[in-house]
Amino acid sequence: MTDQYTLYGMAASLYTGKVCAYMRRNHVEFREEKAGGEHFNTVVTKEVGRWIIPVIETPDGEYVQDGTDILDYFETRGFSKQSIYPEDPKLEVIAHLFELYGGEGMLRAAMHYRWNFDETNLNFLQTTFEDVLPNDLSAEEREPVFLHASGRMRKAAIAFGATPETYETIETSYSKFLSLYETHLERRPFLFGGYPTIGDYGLFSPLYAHLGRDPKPLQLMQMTAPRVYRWTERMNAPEIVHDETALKSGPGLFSFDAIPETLKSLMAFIAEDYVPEISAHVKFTNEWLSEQDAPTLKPGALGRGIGMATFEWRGHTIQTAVMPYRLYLLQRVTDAFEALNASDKAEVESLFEETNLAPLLRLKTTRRVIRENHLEGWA
Ligand SMILES: N[C@@H](CCC(=O)N[C@@H](CS)C(=O)NCC(=O)O)C(=O)O
Repeated sequence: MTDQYTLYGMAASLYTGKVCAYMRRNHVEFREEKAGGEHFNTVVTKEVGRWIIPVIETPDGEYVQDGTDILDYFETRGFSKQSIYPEDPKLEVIAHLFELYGGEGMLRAAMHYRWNFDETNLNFLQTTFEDVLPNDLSAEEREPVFLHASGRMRKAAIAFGATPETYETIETSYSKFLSLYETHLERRPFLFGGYPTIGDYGLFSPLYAHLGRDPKPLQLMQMTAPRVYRWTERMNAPEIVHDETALKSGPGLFSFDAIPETLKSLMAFIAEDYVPEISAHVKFTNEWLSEQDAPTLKPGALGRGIGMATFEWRGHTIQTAVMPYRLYLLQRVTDAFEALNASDKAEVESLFEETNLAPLLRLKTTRRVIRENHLEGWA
C-alpha cells in the first residue's frame, strides 16, 4: 500500500486532462501511469468492467472511474481548496450546463480537429497514442495497433456528427464559440470569476486535450483566442495565478445578479448549438426505453451508445450516437434546477428563457440513468 494516488490515463484523453488539472490544482499527490501498461490491461479494466480512462486507484486500493465521479471523490473528502460547486445554487445550475456542454456537446469539434487534419496532426497523434499501446512493442508492431485504435476514433468522430458535409459548419461554429469565450475571459480568469468550477472543468476537457494540444487546433486557439489558450494554462497550473485580470474580477465568483452579458452570450450559443441535439437524444431514448426488456436496462448490458438520433443542426440533418452518459450529465442540470426553491427557480427559468435554453430544463428521460459499479444503467 502507498499513500499516493495513481491515475491511469493518457495525455491526449479529454477526461484524463480534466482529472489531472483538478488534482494538480488541489495538490493531490499522484503519479500517472499510461493506460497501455500491463497492470491496467489485466487488473484495472477488470475492476471497472471495461477498457476506459481515466481511472484512479486510491491509497486504499479502491478504483474510481469517470471524470466527474473522480472529481466528486476528492470534493467529498475535502481535497478541494475552493469547491468546484458554486455556493449559490442558481449558479450551480449554470455550472452544470457548461459541464454538460463542454464534456459532451463539444465532442464534434474536438474530434473533427483531431482526426480530419492528418497532414498537421498525424505524427503528433501517432506518438501521443503510444500512451495506450501495450508496453515493449517495436515500431513495426506499434503501427497496426495505432491504426486500429485511431480507426475506432475516426468512426467515433463520424458518430458525433463530423462528416465532410458538416466540416465547414463545425469550423464556423467552433470559431464563434472561441470568440465568445475569448471576450468573456477579457474580464475574468475563469468562467464564473476568480476560480474554476465544474463548468470550467467541463469546458476544459475538449478545450485542452484535443483543441488546446493537437497541433492544428492548438495553433488556431493561440492565434485567434489567446485568452482561451491562457485559461487552459491557468486550469493546468498548480499555483494560483494572480494576474491583473484576476485582480480586476476579485478572487471569488460573480453573483447570479451580476451575470455578465458575455456569459449570457455563451449560454445563447449553447442553446443554438446543443439544444436540438440533446432534445433529440432524450426523445430517442424515451422511445427506445418503451421497447426494452428489463435485462437490457442493467448497467453494462449494452455498449456506450443505444442508437443514432437524427436532428437538424445549423442547416444540416445529422445523426449522432445517443449515449446514456450524456443524459446522466443532463440530469445533473435538471436535478440542480429542481432542487431550487420557488423564487430561485423563477430567476433561473427567466435567465434560461432569455438565453433560449428553457426547453433544456424540462428535458427528462422516462427512467433515470444511474451509475453502478462504474457502468451506466437505468433506474
Ligand atoms: N464518462 C467517461 C468517459 C471516458 C471516456 O470516454 N474515455 C475515453 C478516452 S478520453 C475512452 O476511454 N475511450 C475508450 C473507448 O471508448 O474505447 C468519463 O468521464 O470518464
